[in-house]
Amino acid sequence: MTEAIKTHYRACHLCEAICGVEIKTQGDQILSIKGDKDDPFSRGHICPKAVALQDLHFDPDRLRKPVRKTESGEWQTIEWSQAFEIVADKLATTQEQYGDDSVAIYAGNPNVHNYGGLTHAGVFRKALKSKVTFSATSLDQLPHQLAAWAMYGHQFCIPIPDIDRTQFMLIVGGNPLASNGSIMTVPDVKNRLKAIQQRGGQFVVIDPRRTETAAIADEHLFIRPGSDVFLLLAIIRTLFADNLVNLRHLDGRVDDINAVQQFVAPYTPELAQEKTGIDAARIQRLAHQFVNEQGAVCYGRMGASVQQFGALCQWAIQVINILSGNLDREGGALVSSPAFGYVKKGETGAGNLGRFKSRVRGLPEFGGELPTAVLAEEILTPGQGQIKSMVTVAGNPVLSATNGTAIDRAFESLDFMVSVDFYINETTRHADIILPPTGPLEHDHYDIVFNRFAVRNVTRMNEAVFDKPEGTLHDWEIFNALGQALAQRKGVDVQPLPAPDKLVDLGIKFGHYGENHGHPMALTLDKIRQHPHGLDLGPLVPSLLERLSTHNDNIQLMPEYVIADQPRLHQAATAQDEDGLVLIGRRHVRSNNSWMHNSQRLVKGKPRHRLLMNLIDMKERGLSDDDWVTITSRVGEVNTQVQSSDDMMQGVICLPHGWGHTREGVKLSIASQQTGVSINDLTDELFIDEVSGNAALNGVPVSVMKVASP
Ligand SMILES: Nc1nc2c(c(=O)[nH]1)N[C@H]1C(S)=C(S)[C@@H](COP(=O)(O)OP(=O)(O)OC[C@H]3O[C@@H](n4cnc5c(=O)[nH]c(N)nc54)[C@H](O)[C@@H]3O)O[C@H]1N2
Ligand SMILES: Nc1nc2c(c(=O)[nH]1)N[C@H]1C(S)=C(S)[C@@H](COP(=O)(O)OP(=O)(O)OC[C@H]3O[C@@H](n4cnc5c(=O)[nH]c(N)nc54)[C@H](O)[C@@H]3O)O[C@H]1N2
Ligand code: SF4
Ligand SMILES: [Mo]
Repeated sequence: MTEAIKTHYRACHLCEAICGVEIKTQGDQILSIKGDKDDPFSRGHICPKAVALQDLHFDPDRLRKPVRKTESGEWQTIEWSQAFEIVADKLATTQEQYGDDSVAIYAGNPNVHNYGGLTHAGVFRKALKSKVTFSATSLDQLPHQLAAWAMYGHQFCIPIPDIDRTQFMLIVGGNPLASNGSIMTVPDVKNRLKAIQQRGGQFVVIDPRRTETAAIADEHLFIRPGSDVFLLLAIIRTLFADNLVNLRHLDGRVDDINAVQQFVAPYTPELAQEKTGIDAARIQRLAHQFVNEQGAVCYGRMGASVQQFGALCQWAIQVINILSGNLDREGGALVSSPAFGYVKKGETGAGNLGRFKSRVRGLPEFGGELPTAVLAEEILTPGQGQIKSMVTVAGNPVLSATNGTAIDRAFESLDFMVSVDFYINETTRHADIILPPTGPLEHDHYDIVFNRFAVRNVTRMNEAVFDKPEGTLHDWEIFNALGQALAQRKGVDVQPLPAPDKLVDLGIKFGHYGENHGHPMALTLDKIRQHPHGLDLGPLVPSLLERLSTHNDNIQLMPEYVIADQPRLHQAATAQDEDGLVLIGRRHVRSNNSWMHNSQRLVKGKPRHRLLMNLIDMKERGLSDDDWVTITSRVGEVNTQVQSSDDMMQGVICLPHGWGHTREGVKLSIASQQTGVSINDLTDELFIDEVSGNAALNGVPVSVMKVASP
């Protein structure tokens, strides 16, 4: 008897766009994966990665059972109970010997794409009781959270571009056509950007590379990497100088406007021209473009975040939106009203900066996490408080973090390492034990993160497509069990938590639209379940003023960390800029950070990991297409092939991140045949945004030399 064909609707969880997909299955086979045309938010849009969900599901390299590394370095399958017992014992032994903080956690990006990891990691963390934790946040959006915390009172009170209604959008260092949007959940972004143009508006892209997004923009302006702060300050200065400041309904609710006016005074459009390469008159005109009756918005992403002045850039972007009257209004930037995780006044988990500092370099924590830029030195530097054992969860810092080579070496030196991950990759190959969770289609998922950052208020529950195979565990079950095992070993009391959907249901019932909140919708998770294509809760609405959680409930325009960064800024303003090459990153729609190169369908075709370089820079070095080059930075060197590109600004070269799978011990049969090198063997743990500790992954000084082909 043939089994019935089933149709499943859910969101693709691979990136922040959360596109609706329609998956047809028959028994344990996948017949098709398509965009869900009835999803009101994504309208049928998907990218090639969604189709590759099946490759993840069927990947023979994906672990289903815990494995332990034997003395001879082979991997041996073991039972869950045995795995938990060993891990609990090893971690407890380390802590008994060296203290609670001698065990550190690194949590990677997919944690925010899989709700069970987020809801339940706390059970394990409570049993572990180490304050030394790291995550991909400090390789990414930390400056956004810092600005939201300092200016509005909560790290997740992040205003989102109202892309569907705006008439002018300035995109600084973001490439949504490749990334599908970030800190702006925006499926079908290409059509949404084109719609701005169709309704008579414009969008402008500031980027050292003429990206896919820049190519369809009304205007693209090249910028020297790392110089954005001068552009943004000059825009603010022009808003004051040309009397363009108009607070609208924020009037009376914004503190320290004069202090900001003084702060920006030295940062003229002429200085910005010198630093950025963008014409001063054009910069002044940009300021005027923010004055728009129908709304305008400045949006900055990775390019403006993972660079030396990331914190100042993300602050300045908020200031531009505020002073031009575009914060908290339709067509500008608005805080979302999600069904789960609505940030209201006095919300817990607001954030904090510098409550403690890293042991070796004294960099500040933010929100309880230390910057990942200090991870290697905290392992490699002996002394009281040295990290001796490591827990990695859904992360691949060997490829993803600054100076991955140092992290690679550091992991090798640990007493013990456990990884919660389903691949044996560049990072987890160092583990003693790997605890693999179920695959993406084997567990349910409610997006507790990206609904919060969406350009519309939306909600949906994603049911599992397949039952989980016998003998496998979800991430949340692993954390419950590991937390219990560790607590038992340490003789402390830590209770497991019910399944994540139960927790989310509670959050929704007590949330903004919830039945316990008295909202007319009386939303519950079960009601959301009745909308398999997703439930639209309407456009973003002005609501920031009642949600501010600062000390006096006013917007704080001049946070302390900005003032503290003034000397460094002044130094950069007066310094003579070097004219060597600088390195930036790039994303491609067929790639997802470091972990989806094991899908043949995604890696096939022309190599996408080569070095891109402007023809003039190539000629100066006697280089032609396909030549092999050595790229050298302060911390390392890599050899790769070069490809000319007139999309690159002169003096700027570009490599994607997440490659470098040829290392020994990596068990990714397709990925390890790809020759791309890791850009993070070149990025420098000392090249950071000092005030936030965020990594400066872009703008890294490098040199390039021709070498013979290997
Ligand atoms: N030079 C440079 N470096 C960068 C960037 C850049 O632009 N340039 N980008 C940075 C950014 S923005 C980020 S977010 C980081 C990402 O950095 P990381 O989060 O450290 O790395 P990923 O490549 O996302 O690795 C994800 C890991 O999670 C595993 N995994 C996937 N799904 C699950 C799951 O459901 N459960 C569990 N337990 N594991 C899972 C995968 O097998 C993989 O090992 O990289 C950063 N690094
Ligand atoms: N296909 C795909 N999608 C992804 C990911 C992926 O790996 N692949 N990763 C996901 C993750 S974790 C994230 S955080 C998001 C990131 O989302 P985005 O930020 O939109 O993605 P990036 O491609 O990193 O865009 C950064 C842009 O900044 C530019 N840039 C570099 N340096 C500078 C600078 O100094 N100034 C300016 N103005 N621009 C600069 C780069 O050329 C690049 O075009 O993407 C997510 N989506
Ligand atoms: S853009 Fe692609 S990877 Fe991102 S959610 Fe949509 S289908 Fe998935
Ligand atoms: Mo990210």
